[in-house]
Amino acid sequence: MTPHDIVFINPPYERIAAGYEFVKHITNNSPSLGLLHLAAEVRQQGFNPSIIESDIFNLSVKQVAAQVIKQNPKYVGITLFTVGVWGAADIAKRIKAALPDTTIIVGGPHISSMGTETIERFSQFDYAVDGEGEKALSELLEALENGTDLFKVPSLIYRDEFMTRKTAGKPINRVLDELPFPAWDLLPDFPKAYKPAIYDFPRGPAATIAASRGCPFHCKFCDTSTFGASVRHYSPAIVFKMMKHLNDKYGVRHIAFVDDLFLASKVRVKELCEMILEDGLKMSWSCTARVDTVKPDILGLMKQAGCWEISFGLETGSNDLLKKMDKKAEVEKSEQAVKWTAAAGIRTKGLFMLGFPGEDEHTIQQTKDFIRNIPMTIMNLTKFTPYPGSPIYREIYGTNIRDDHWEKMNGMNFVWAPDGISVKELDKHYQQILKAFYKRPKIGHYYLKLTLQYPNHFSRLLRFGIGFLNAKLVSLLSGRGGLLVKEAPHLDHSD
Ligand code: B12
Ligand code: SF4
Repeated sequence: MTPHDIVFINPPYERIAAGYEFVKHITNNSPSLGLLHLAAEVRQQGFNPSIIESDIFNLSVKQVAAQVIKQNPKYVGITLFTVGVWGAADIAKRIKAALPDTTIIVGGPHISSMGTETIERFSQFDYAVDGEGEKALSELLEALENGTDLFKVPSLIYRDEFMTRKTAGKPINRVLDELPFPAWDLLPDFPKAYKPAIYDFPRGPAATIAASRGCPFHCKFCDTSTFGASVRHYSPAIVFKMMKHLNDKYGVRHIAFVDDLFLASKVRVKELCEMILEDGLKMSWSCTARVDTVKPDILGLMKQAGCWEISFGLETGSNDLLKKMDKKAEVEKSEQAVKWTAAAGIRTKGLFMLGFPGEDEHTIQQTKDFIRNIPMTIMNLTKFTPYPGSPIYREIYGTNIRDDHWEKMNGMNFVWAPDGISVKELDKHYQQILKAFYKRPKIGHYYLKLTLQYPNHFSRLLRFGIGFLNAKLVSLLSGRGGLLVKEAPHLDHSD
């Protein structure tokens, strides 16, 4: 029997606010690691997987659908972030119209938080897998191939002739070491086409690894519905083997660890660092961390082992707001952690959020002051977005399912504003905070030095600059007075 094709799709979505498309040249263009894990799993099972990365290659809904229709696969697997739901629904509708026998399966963070509602809403999706997909997808494919009972497949959402059903169980991968390595070989143009954000790495090529899954915290803005609260790790030896594999086979020189809590186990991180140092592996890497997980000793070791940057979820300069977020953190501890990180010679990327419930002029001022006072060289500011699956979503919307904002849920739009402050005011502060940070001479000098030290970033910077000037010019010529924000094209919500 020839192996059946399964095409995995990361659908197109609005990642960047309309008018700011040029920003894409310098933002994070990482592959969908989830699809790489799934492809590796089903390949072991005898299927023939391929992957379409729409956003990386600027493919439209029509182009993706046409590519799939031409291939005529038996199965399609689509990963769904909330922001990508409408694009995915459109692709699936086109595929179904041309290939009614192709089975369309969806999964990913949006399904882990809103799977039943999504299957009820979009009849073009046949099956949805809630949570981690490796085991459930392979069991689903086996059941479909053999015509056995779907009821035994864990965490599956589907329609039968009577109703939408959800099967029991949540197939958590307890031992990550048992999973096959992500199928990097299936990624078109890997590693060249996939880059973290500019300056987030010294030299490419780069790749991502999730060395652990799960997070025990419950920050109110964060959607942890896919991996849940129990933290599971790859053993340091396997993480090291993955790094070596990427380095030997693809020439990868930088790893971005995308774990929720890379430093959940300091013992493991220490072991990994020691392996890297013992081997002499010359790779740089970055990770995310909570401020309460770093101390000078581990930071020193991480630096020696190639750590280039740590992204800290600092969020705000207001302790009141941190409490409201359930962040279990304090501004003073954040400041200490950033100072220790700088002292160890590691860059701090501060991840901030504007517009969380309770935000007001006073908390915004506190954030501005905080940002000015810490030794941080790079920052991200997210426009607060109540993602389905985050605790705050139900607090804000109750049990009403708000699908009208889904295509805007990319952290670049205020889809909601706290009492007493308008979206317009928030947008004004948003610009002010970023400008105040990046326009400081010492930051300018720092980036000049960095660009001279790592000139490989220059071409991205140049494309960004040209795009910016072009957008300004277009705005001036079209009577928008240089304002870059454009009204996003209206999406048709009929399925
Ligand atoms: C790395 C990362 C990115 C990277 C890469 C994105 C990508 N396409 O994978 C970049 C920087 C590009 C990115 C961008 C965005 N991200 Co992001 N990102 C992450 C992060 C930190 C890790 C993702 C990861 O690799 N996980 C490891 C892999 C193995 O897991 P996975 O992708 O979830 O896949 C598993 C399951 O979901 C499931 N599955 C997934 N797809 C499918 C498909 C099928 C058919 C099946 C059966 C199963 C299945 O099986 C997989 C294997 O177990 C997560 C946080 C997290 N803990 O996951 C946030 C997270 C996924 N991002 C989030 C968001 C909001 C975004 C953005 C919208 C805006 C932003 N804040 O940057 C964009 C949209 C991206 C897009 N549509 O591609 C939210 C999603 C919330 C939501 N409900 O939508 C998360 C959960 C962060 C959070 N805690 O709130 N992101
Ligand atoms: S923000 Fe970080 S610490 Fe908080 S729940 Fe999300 S992953 Fe965990």
